[in-house]
Amino acid sequence: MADSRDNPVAQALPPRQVWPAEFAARYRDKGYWRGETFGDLLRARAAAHPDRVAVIDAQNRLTYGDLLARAERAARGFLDAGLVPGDRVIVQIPNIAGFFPAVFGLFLAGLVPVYALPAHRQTELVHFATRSGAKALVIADRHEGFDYRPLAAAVRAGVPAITQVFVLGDPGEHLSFDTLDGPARDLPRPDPSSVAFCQISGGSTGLSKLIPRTHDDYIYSFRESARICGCGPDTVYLTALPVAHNFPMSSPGAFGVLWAGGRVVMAPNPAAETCFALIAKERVTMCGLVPPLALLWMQAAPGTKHDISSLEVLQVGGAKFIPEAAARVRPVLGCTLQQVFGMAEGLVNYTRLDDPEEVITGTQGRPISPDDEVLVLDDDGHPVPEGAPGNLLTRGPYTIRAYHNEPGANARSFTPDGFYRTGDIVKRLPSGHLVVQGRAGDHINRAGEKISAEEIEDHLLAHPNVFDAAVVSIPDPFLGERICAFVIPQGERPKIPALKAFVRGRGIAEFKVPDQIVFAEAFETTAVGKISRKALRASLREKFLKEAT
Ligand code: AMP
Ligand code: DBH
Repeated sequence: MADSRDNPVAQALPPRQVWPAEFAARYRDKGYWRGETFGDLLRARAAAHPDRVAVIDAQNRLTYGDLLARAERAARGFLDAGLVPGDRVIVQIPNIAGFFPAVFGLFLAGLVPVYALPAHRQTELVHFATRSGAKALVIADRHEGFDYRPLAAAVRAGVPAITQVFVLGDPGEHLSFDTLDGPARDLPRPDPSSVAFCQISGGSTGLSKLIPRTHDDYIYSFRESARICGCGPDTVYLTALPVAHNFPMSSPGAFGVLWAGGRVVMAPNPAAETCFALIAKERVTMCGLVPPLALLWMQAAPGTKHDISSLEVLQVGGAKFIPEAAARVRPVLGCTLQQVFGMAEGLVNYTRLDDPEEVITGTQGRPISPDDEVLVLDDDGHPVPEGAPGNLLTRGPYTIRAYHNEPGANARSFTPDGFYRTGDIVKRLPSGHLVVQGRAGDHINRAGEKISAEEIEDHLLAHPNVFDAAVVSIPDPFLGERICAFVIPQGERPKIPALKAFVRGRGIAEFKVPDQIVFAEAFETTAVGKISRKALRASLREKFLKEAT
């Protein structure tokens, strides 16, 4: 494994995103970018209402005042431990209240979180750490039966630039986050236009990319989201999806609700019974789910003993929510549905709470900002007629202009004038609402988790008895899409469970392990030789679906 200290890619995290000056000036003039940092935000809320409860989990109820005090201690402790403003720190923390003192502590110290999901494993974490040039990890001890400490130790062993691991809870062989402190000092105030943190892309091709977001652009996106979603001091938001995911983090998510002075309740897992109990106990008003979870909640609601009548808004996003299911949300759960179509790269669309019912159930919403520029283009780059499907491209005040240090991907994913090619196929209605039709790329959207076909093919190809592999998405009534791998064996044909175990053993998130493996004798080629991967995946998928019906 490359040492990230010697890795020029890792060292070059640009301090800013790269909006051209005239765009940046416009976004400031219009009041989108207000020069506020995450640290400013927390300090202002803690000063205004120190005793109001901000975050709740099974063990903790942190007020805004507690949150600031803990974050400031952590910030001093991080700097005292030798981290330097601008250093990147991988954060892998599940849904516990301690997530917030940890990340606000990093923000207050001018450190840059790189958010991993609790499901990520060694291979992915080493990739994020190497790519970002991270110097430290912040983790929780255990969650939902998994011990994160040995995983962190393995990542540290693989990435020599990582010198410290801070643990919320029992630190084991690592350092304690909970006792972190340092001598009084002035904390640095980062430039609001600088990169505040990195999100992780859901990998359209190959490995996940780092998405650098600035204080200015991200705070705009969740501040405006909070307004659109009607959030205020009385909002009680249940974080059911993993909090590090962009949707529950910022649409309006936990940060939007804290911005509005509301209360965030952390659910340890998104199961209906766990969440219904929390909704009843904490009088939760709002929650965001991916479609398969929304279906499970609707199945469980009629029989639950918990009173979920406080729930006012259920947001559903991350993958397409079919209109038939969408239409059942209000009658079954007794709340308003809000569809959310967003991406960690930026653009987020919402159905508005007062949109007509057919818009709420039949569209994926419209953009946050009047300055979100949306293009719907045919494959030659020409605008399609209104209402016709086409490729969605976008740029705006909170959509990135580049991934971190990915010249190849940046050339493919962004136009020369700075539009992000989302890879989604949409129709735009005269009202500006978008209806997601599908996507142009080859990733799999499995229950809202985006998985790169190429990444999984590479893991399969590492098996000595795999000659070739092609990974495709297959429609699935529950997951939306599932992962199907076509495999040409060589030598002894591996058993399917063993091959799945092999992929799992590559140190990757469980959700990336193929749901289905189909052996093939050969893949079709054309007279000219091998056909493109894209064409091959399409043809295998089509043949499989035809045979299945
Ligand atoms: P990511 O880039 O990993 O943050 O994933 C964003 C992608 O998720 C989008 O480009 C869409 O493909 C998909 N997505 C998110 N929300 C929705 C939705 N409500 N309906 C359909 N697809 C969605
Ligand atoms: O799927 C996503 O990435 C997503 C969905 C809804 C997202 O990033 C968001 C809202 O902000």
